[in-house]
Amino acid sequence: MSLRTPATGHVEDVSPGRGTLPPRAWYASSDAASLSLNGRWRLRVSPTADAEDESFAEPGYDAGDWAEVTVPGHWVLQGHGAPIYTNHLYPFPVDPPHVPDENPTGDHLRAFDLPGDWPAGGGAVLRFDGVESCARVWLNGTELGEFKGSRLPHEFAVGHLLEPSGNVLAVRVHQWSAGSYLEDQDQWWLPGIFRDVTLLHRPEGAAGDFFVHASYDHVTGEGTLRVDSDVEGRVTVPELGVEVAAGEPVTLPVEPWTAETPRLYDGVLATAGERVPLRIGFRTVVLEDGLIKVNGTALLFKGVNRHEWHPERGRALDPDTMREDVLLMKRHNVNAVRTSHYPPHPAFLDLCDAYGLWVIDECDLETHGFVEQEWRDNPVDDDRWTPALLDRAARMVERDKNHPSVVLWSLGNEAGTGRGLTAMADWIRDRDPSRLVHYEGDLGCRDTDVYARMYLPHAEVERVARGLDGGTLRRRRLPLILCEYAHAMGNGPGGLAEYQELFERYDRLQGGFVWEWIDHGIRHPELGYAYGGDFGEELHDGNFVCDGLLFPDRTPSPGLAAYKKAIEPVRIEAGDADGTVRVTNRYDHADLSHLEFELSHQVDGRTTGTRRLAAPPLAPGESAEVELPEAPDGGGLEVQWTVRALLAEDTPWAGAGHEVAWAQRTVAHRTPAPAATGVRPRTDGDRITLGPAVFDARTGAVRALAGVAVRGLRLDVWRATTDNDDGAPWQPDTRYGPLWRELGLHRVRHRLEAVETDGDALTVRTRVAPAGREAGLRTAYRWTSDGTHVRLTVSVVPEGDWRVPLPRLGVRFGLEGCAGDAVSWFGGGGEAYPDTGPAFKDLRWEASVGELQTPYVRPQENGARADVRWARIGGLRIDGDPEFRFTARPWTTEHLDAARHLTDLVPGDTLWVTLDHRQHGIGSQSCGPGPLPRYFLWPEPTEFAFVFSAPDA
Ligand code: IPT
Repeated sequence: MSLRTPATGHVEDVSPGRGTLPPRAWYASSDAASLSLNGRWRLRVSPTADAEDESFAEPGYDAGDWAEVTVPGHWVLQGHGAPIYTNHLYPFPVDPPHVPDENPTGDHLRAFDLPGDWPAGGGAVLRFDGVESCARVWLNGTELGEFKGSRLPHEFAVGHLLEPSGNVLAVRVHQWSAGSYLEDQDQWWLPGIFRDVTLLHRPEGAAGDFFVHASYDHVTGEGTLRVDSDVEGRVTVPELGVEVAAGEPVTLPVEPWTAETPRLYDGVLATAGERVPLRIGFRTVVLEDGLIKVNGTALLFKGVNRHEWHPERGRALDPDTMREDVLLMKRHNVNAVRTSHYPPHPAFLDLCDAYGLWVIDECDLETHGFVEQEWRDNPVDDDRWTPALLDRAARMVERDKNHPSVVLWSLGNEAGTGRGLTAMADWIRDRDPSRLVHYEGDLGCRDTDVYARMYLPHAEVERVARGLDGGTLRRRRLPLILCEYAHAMGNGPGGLAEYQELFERYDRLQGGFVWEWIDHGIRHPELGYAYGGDFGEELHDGNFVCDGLLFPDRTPSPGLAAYKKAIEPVRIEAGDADGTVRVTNRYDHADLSHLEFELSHQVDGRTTGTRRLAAPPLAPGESAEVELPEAPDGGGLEVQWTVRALLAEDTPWAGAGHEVAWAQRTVAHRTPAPAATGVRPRTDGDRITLGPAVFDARTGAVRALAGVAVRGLRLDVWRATTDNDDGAPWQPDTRYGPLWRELGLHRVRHRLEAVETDGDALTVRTRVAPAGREAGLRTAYRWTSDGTHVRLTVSVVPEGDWRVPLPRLGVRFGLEGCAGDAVSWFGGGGEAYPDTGPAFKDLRWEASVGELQTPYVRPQENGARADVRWARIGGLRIDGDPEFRFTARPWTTEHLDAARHLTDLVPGDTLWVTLDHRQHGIGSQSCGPGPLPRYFLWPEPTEFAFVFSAPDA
């Protein structure tokens, strides 16, 4: 006799469920009634799957003392329990298909009446678009069934159970189930009914499933449309004069759909009982000559991996948020999305069709945690699980098959290899031969049409590009895409431009998808944004969940600006002939007639004049040289030209004038910063004065510059390590963050050796070194002045055995009472590090100290402005020789380094300024490779200078 409550047996059952209707196309009918059951529901959360019986589903049950939640939503984000973040570890014992007794279970109840005009005849379907992770459903006391597959739709036929009023829908949701083993994506575990619940009237003669086949022949310019429908019907496309029976093909001249030219034709599938709107995009996806081609042209994916995320609502996304994602992508030159790692809310794909984005639609499947046991017992290689895998594949393909934007199906992510995956691929190919199949985990490409890799270093990408990578014959004949690269965690990613160069240079490389679109920080009253561990999870992966190009509130990070620049669809560069600019069309399908070009000149960073530049409407791949008018005379100041490519007219995703691409060149250099010599240092008691500078005579420490009190000026080599400096725990070799800390670069000591006056210079000699080591930096500060300007020349000579690069090399100092001042400068307008720029133009900029900080969810080095010619900071003008980087913060680097959340940073009065000669690159080692060698800051004898003066001197 079994003592186990059979009522929860389904929770650990590997089968996909029972009682649901077969999967079908997702659509919103033009005329059939529907009733949204979103809104406030009653909720009771119990600690185990069977703590409560099912009597709550009985009609008449009084849930008056239950809590309330919003559906769609996750109960753990609405005050009941807490979210858990793990990357790949299962937060429960790996004991498939079993789940722990502690299995938070949310009983949901909602009463509803049918609207007065709900049609009498026909049937009805109850649709759940997403429930994590396992649901059992009753309507008016009758059990409908149960399902798993969190980010997939599940429907029940309910017409026979509906009452005009007083209907009671009861849903029991278990956080953990056998399905959880298939949903080990790197994200928060968030139970709940997190997508829409809808009651759909199904009139007599309603449409069932249908499949829009709309191909495009780029040779003839004709499209072929055939709409296969389960139910007899007629297909009309008024704009094309099409009127045919469902199932009947029609071929005629059309404009094709591409992500760059998302031409859609509105149509209708009319059955006896219903009209279904169709949005038809004609395009043909093939693998040909080893390349993914659409309408005859090879694609270059400039993509992002998009998880669904909202900082308050988790994966319950409203339509405005989805639209915002698409608009932000389009405005940042992104042309593709991988829906990592599950099919998104279906409305997102409507937006991709309408605005134009290539989509890799990924199935809700990841079993990454099995890697911990060498993939033993991996469900994708265990036939008992195959029905569940096929169910997931079918629910994705059937739901999304009518979207022109979807060009590849992905079997899932990080699930190892196995027969279950092959079964999915076979099923998908059979059902939809019009698209290609993607999966990264299958290195031999047995089941896939692309060779997909993650986080490959540049050099390896190039080897694959050149066909030097080996592998199976099948793989060698496939294009490479980086389904994930450029891990955008914290400051970074670095190296984007160099990846893009490779993608453009080699045909076999068809681009990539940056990991990832948005930080999954959770808004938190005390912490700003919470990440893994902030809810007391026993296993967690910290801020690895905040690795997006957008901050949690969708503010673009500098990384997104860098990506936008790297993937510009138009390349603008200095031409071969003097006084010309070369424009190249880097679109795959669009010509440049939608853009106009603007030329401006700048003197000392200030724009002197702007005019239109006539450029030919180049076809994809073409380029042309355009003559530039003569630049103005700068009279010793720097002169630049700036050319911008702007949208000529409003588009659905941005207005006329939106900037798509740009470039700048310096055509006349500034006269170098003043040598500032001539005045001799004067010792006066405990002070030395040198023109407008005052020093401590004993220590040589500068006390004031041009009337501004200066504190603690000294060599600085430390930066608050970035996530990319710290690296991922599984990368043992060259993670410089830990190596820097081990060496003690965050706590170097400064030993004064000499304060010397020699002619017109005051020289302060020091040795800078960490405790316990012989390695050090012999550092001399040489001060001179012409009476108005004060020049500081810093020379650094490394001594001893240096085995690591330096984080930064520059000086830092404090300006008391200046933290509230605005800062202005001529140089790069936004955050840039050696390998993350140049995303921002070199112009004159002004910002408050607050605006100079980049709010990475876990505080770290940020905000440096690059290529700065001069800056006005706290009452000082600083000219660089050569150009420099600066940061200005109302806290010290030590505070920044110690902070775990943004709210740990409390501004003081002192403005802490760093002026950097150089910084070490950023790279992408929080999951991928570190910076390219050319961006390393190796200690070597170095000299650099700054000239200080009063701002108006
Ligand atoms: C890769 C995962 O596919 C993705 O979900 C995410 O976890 C990313 O890494 C890191 O943020 S897997 C990687 C460890 C090779």
